[in-house]
Amino acid sequence: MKRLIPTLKADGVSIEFIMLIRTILAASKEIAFRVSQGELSGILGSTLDENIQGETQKKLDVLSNQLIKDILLGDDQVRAIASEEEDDVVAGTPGAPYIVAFDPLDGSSNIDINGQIGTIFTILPARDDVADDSPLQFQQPGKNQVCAGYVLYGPATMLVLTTGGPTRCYTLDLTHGGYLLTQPEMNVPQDTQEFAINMANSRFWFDETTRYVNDLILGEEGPLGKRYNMRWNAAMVGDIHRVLTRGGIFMYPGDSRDPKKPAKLRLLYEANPMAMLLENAGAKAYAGKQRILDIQPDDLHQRVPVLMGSANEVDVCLSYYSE
Ligand code: AFP
Repeated sequence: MKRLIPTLKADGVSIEFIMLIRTILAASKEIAFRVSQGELSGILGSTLDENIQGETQKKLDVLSNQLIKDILLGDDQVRAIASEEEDDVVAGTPGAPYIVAFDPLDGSSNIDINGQIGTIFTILPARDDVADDSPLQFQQPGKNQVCAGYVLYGPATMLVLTTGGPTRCYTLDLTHGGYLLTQPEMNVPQDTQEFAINMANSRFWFDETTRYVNDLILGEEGPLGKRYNMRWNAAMVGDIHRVLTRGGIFMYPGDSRDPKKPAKLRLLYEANPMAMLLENAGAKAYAGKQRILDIQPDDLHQRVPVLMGSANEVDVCLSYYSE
């Protein structure tokens, strides 16, 4: 089985860029190890013992953020970082060519139940026309991404990555500690009979979501003419991994729950990287009627409604939006 670096080299990725990807993955291996130790690693739960300096030990999401942040700020390819766990942009090496946004630990509600969790990341070119630590560094549409990926900490630790070409899947080989190419080209089936949405929010949905999901549930007796099954992981990495592997549609639509927060998922480090991974595997990704990768962000932690997955099913869903 091919290793990560020769695969990236064969894809024409520069050595400097490969080293940057390796930097992120070094942190992911550390997180994977701690996750695999579960309770034994002492990082589950919300508060833990004190360390030797008398500080309260961190929860896994905070710890993951610190690991990735520290390692990226020590990389001379990184001009700035943005993280779900950081209020503001953090400046890195002046003049460096790239900026990195990440969600260090997606699906944190799954940590204590030994469920699927992951790290999502995206790399964009740095901008020379704004300050290194300006939020404007990250206010670029997702189509500018030069690399997107996630690491899924499940029964196996898997890396799903695109550097602009195909979306490839690697598995962490615990015997030698490296990522091995296990699925050279992920291809999302165009059609599906599986959907993912948090049904508990249904009373807050807008009309088009309600009509579409009602028709999914009607199955072969409804207008869509086929029976659908439902899955919900409460971790986008787990749901999107399933969609990339066997197709499906994943939705976190806008709703009326909280007028100040009409959508839940974050554009920069959740929707954008997942949209790039899916599109490069033949799937589609929309926020309402707009292609996610075309959205011009206006805030670092901007939230967007999300509708992504098997191309034909996304089209069916979009037809409810235009009615
Ligand atoms: P957390 O990382 O805060 O648990 O959020 C996970 C997430 O952003 C995304 O990964 C899930 O799809 C979604 O939230 C789950 O949200 P609900 O808990 O509302 O179902």
